[in-house]
Amino acid sequence: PVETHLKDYKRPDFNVETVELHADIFETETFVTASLGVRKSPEAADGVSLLLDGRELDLVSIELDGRVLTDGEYTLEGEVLTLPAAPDAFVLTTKVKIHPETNTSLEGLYFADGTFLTQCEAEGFRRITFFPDRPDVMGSYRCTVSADKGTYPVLLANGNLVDEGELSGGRHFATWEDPHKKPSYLFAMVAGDLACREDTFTTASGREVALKFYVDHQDADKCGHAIESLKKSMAWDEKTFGLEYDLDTYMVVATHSFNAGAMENKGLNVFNSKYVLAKPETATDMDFQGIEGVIGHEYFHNWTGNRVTLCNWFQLSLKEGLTVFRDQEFSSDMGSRAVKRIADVRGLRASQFAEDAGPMAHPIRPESYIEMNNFYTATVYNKGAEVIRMIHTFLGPEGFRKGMDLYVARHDGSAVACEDFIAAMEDASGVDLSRFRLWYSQAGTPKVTVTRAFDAETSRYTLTFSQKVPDTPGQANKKAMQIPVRMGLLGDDGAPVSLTLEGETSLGPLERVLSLSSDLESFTFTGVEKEPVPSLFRGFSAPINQVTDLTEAELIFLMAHDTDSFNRWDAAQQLYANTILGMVAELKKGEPLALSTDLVAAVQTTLTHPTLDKALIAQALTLPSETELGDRMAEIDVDGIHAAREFVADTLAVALKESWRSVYEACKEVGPYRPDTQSMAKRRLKGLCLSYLSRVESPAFVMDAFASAANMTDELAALTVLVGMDSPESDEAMDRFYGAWKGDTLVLDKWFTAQALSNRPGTLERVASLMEHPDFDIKNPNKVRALIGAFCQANPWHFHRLDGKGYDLLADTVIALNTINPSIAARMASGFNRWKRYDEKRQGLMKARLERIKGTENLANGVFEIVSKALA
Ligand code: BAL
Ligand code: ZN
Repeated sequence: PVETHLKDYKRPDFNVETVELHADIFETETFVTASLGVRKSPEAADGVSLLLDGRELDLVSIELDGRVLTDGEYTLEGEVLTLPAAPDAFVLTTKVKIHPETNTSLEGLYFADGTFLTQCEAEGFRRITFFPDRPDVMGSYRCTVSADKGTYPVLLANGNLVDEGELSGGRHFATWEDPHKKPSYLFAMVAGDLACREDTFTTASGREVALKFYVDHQDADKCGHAIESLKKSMAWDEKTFGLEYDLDTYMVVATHSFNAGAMENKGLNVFNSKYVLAKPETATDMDFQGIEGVIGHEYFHNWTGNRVTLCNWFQLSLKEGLTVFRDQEFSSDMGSRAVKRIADVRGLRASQFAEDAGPMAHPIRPESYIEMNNFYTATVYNKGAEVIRMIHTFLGPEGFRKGMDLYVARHDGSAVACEDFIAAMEDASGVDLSRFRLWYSQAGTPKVTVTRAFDAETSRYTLTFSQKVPDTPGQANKKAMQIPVRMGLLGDDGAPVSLTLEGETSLGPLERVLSLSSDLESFTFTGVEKEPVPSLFRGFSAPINQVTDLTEAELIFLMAHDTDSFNRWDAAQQLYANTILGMVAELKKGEPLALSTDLVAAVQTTLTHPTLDKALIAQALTLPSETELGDRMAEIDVDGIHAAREFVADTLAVALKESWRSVYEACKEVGPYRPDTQSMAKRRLKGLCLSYLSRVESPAFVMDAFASAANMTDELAALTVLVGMDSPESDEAMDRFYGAWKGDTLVLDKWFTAQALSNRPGTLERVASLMEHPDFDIKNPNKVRALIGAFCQANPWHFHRLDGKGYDLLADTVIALNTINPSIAARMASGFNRWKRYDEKRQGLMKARLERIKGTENLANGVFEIVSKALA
């Protein structure tokens, strides 16, 4: 496999200014004719060849300016079609035959669930036609799709419909023209029999935009929330960034067969149905929130990604980090900012921190790749968003907005690099980001150790920060990063202390942002009468691992008094983690376990707090997952973590039984389901109470909650708890749930996941047998993620069974998917990435499976990249 390097990047020698495509779709083959208006760059050397990418294309004919090319005038080797010494300007016309009907990779043009549709990012367009398939080649597209009219009445492509009509043999066609230049990865077309739900949005400048959602006929009643979310997104981007939509129509197509969450193709988004379809009976609150966020994300790409695009794939975070930041801000404005922040940080720590500490660690702007699909990662997306958030913190909201305005004004219609974004931010705000740029080139999660010193005599309080960016594959001896520390100090009554830095003459503010930029730095505050408790990295102001020596009493104090909601939650997490990991060590020594009464009292105080947001209470009382706890250990003790965490949960359940019960009752709702912030918060806390109560109540109690649930949030909360109870009620609930929802593929994904996450004995055997279930389909990525992904990633106690059967299940799945869907195979293979963090026995078992995968014949490049890096 070939590795592509950022340092080798060169602007293209040829641009394709116009693309005229004809896709004639038939049941057993599709013909694509492409006429490319090619122009040589003025900077290109004389006699340079034009290279076009093509994968699994059957070349039928090739012409240059209407003249058929003969064998010597072009070469076709592997996946590259070469035109040696191409002229300065010409039209190249190729006709190819492709087979979407057997394309299970779900890239390029594919056929799934009765619909033909496309996925071109990152390199799918080359599966449709020969093309210089790179994001810095930008042109205007006109696309005609034809198919049988009865079977595929809906024919779509990017832009505006400019012609349509009948053809012989019961066929029809539609021609679409996109007035905006775009790279090939944003191309899309669709042919199917779909229902269309319509609405309109009037832009700030008074233009009416038609909103059209295309879904399976049976799902037509589940589009309302997605449509409302789109309208909110459009209004939000106008208000927050002054960015308006630029076409007359915005189309969304939902499919059940999709490798990722959704795709921002210009004017024609294609969505995983999971992020479109919702009604209270079938979708949980989390689904409703996920839809709002992903609809926003794809919409926001219209400016950050589409109008301003990337010059090469190494810059992916330029659009993804920025757009994730934008969707996070949007969701925060629509709901609870603190709850959203906690959820995002929980996700970042669970996936990105683990990635940064493993064999695939890479900077947010990677330096090389074998398979670009492997770099759609938590690092590029979520750490990328944190990097944007830190720029926002340093510049402030106004400076950031000026930077965004300048970025868009300078680069609209072009393909640029991360550096262009940083330069626009600097130029607009006057803030120097030179050291900050290291966040783009250095991988690894910085560890920041904080020590404190109080001098009562001089009323001085000093915080000393030392930072270390760990070595990662290919990167050692890193430089100190520029790190923002949003912070405050709390007095013993919980009141904030003024933050006056040494040398300052006026009284300082109650909160400030310190900027770290070297290995070791101290900040001294004056006028501090009593020793305060520090509250650092408020709102998770930087994606770092903080090491402090805060005591249990101080963490409990912060949990109760910090003015920053995020840090209240984080103090609780730190407290639980310290407690559980302490117990893991005690278990190893054979010592009996006991939970601190102060911790139990702190949980009680939070649980019964009269005014705190119920969603924040629920977050604060959710223990860190076994995976998160494992990440904090040098050698992950699977069994010890499970036993200690269960002990803490059981003890809290017993000790606070009455409180769980009374809060549970108080959270019961009357009236119809509403997906508003407050109702969601109540349901969330109710679900958490139920999970604690299941440890002290009978299965019948939980069964009653399941049977009386009036919406999917409550129903799934009860089912998830029941499935872990070793009782007949558990099986009965699973059967009832299946019977009720067997026609709804998205709801069945929840049924698969609930069983995959169960703590019950025999879960692995259950997962293996569910892989044979008629509703499971290994070709469907949602099913693979729902069952096998959930089991391998979120059920460590069963997955890491000492007989190695969990590892076999994953390795067998990767090998089966290698030929069916290499992208998903590679994703699944990364389930072994942390193998060196386990005990010797498990390491040996995982290594053997990795080697078995690596030895598979015709291993896809993406899978090779993951397993070879893991084994290195
Ligand atoms: N561009 C791939 C899907 C997304 O991030 O929106
Ligand atoms: Zn995106």
